[in-house]
Amino acid sequence: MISIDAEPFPFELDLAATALVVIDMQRDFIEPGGFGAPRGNDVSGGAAIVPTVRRLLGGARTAGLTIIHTRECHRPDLSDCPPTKRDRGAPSLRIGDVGPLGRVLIAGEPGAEIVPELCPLDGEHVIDKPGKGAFHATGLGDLLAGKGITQLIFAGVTTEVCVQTTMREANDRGFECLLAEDATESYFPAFKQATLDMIRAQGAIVGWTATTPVIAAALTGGTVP
Ligand code: TIU
Repeated sequence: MISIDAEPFPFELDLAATALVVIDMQRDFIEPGGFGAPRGNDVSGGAAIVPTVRRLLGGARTAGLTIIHTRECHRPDLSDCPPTKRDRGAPSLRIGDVGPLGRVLIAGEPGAEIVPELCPLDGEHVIDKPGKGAFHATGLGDLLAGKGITQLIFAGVTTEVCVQTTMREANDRGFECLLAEDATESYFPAFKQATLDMIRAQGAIVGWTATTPVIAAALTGGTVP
């Protein structure tokens, strides 16, 4: 076991039973013209964490962790997209509409792809998910069970939406969850801070938080990738 300096108390990491889950680092969420920007969001924060997520990925790859990338996206016929999700808020670009990055949040379109700097490598897993949580309507639970994974390290966007939803799903399924607090971002700084606070409150009611340098050093035996 490796003890990671985390909040609210150290996270005891079992490398063989741990996966890194990188949530939705897709062009649609972190580049102008995708899903995020037409909803009035400043998407620059997502782009700013790309080097940090890459550093965490590097540590996880060096340690030989199971690595999972998720993408929030829908089938081209929208059969897995509830109309309530598509229509809510009347954005200028709805899911499925054609924008500068192709059809918004549709599998196979440029905007649904993970940013090139974080491109999945051979042997890493990519989970396409129609919801905010990565366990809902996907094979993630079976994949993790098949590998004997019991601990999850999280990064990605956005902190209070898809990251937090997935952490809560995982926590309810018995996983121990550690969020890399500088490798996640929200469109709303106050929501990110509130999410970090609520995750680790009440004695890690949802999970732990720690910084990427600390996690990466623990994964690589002190060598910072
Ligand atoms: N990936 C993810 O968080 N999906 C969202 O819709 N996030 C927002 O903050 N809107």
